[in-house]
Amino acid sequence: MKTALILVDLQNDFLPGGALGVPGGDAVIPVANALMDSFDVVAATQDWHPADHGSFAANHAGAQVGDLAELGGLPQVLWPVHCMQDTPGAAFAPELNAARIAAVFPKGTDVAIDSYSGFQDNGGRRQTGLADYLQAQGVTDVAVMGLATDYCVKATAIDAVAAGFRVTLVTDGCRGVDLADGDVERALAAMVAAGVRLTDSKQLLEKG
Ligand code: VGL
Ligand code: ZN
Repeated sequence: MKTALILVDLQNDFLPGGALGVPGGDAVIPVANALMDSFDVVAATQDWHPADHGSFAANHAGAQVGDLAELGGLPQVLWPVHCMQDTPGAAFAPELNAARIAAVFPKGTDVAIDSYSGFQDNGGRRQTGLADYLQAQGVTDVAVMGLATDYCVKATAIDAVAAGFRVTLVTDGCRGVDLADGDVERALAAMVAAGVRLTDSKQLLEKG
């Protein structure tokens, strides 16, 4: 067994006060730091959008944040401008021990499609390389945590199962947007239905 910790989008724009701030998002940074030493490999995803990205409400005439639109032939929630490439909002949280991250996988770089999963875009058209990277190192078991539970964490955990890994979600290492009440609960149920095991950092640290 070889283990990896996948840190999903631990970026300034997803912390409270950020462009797409997730309530309580800052509380997961110490969880990430505490867990790093318990894993063979630490990998991270990074939402990394160009300024003209199609997921931004500002790039759709007359649209509001939260509207449902279409992008790349798929339903698309429109977001505030966030995680623009090379901006402070796209940088990892300053408290995150980023020196322990062995590889970073940018996503959402194609203006014409969004990418919630750290493995592939929302249409399953292009892979980020995360699956190949983990498999090349012989990783069998992954733990997923980060922001946001109901979007990028959910998609990443479900795709990790599909890629053949044993997948655990670190529940106290995640926070959700909860755009519609109950989205986080539904996301957890969808992950469990896909074969994701739920645990928390305390249990993981006790196991060593
Ligand atoms: C995310 C919305 C838009 C996420 C990224 O990291 O969950 N959510 N872009
Ligand atoms: Zn995004």
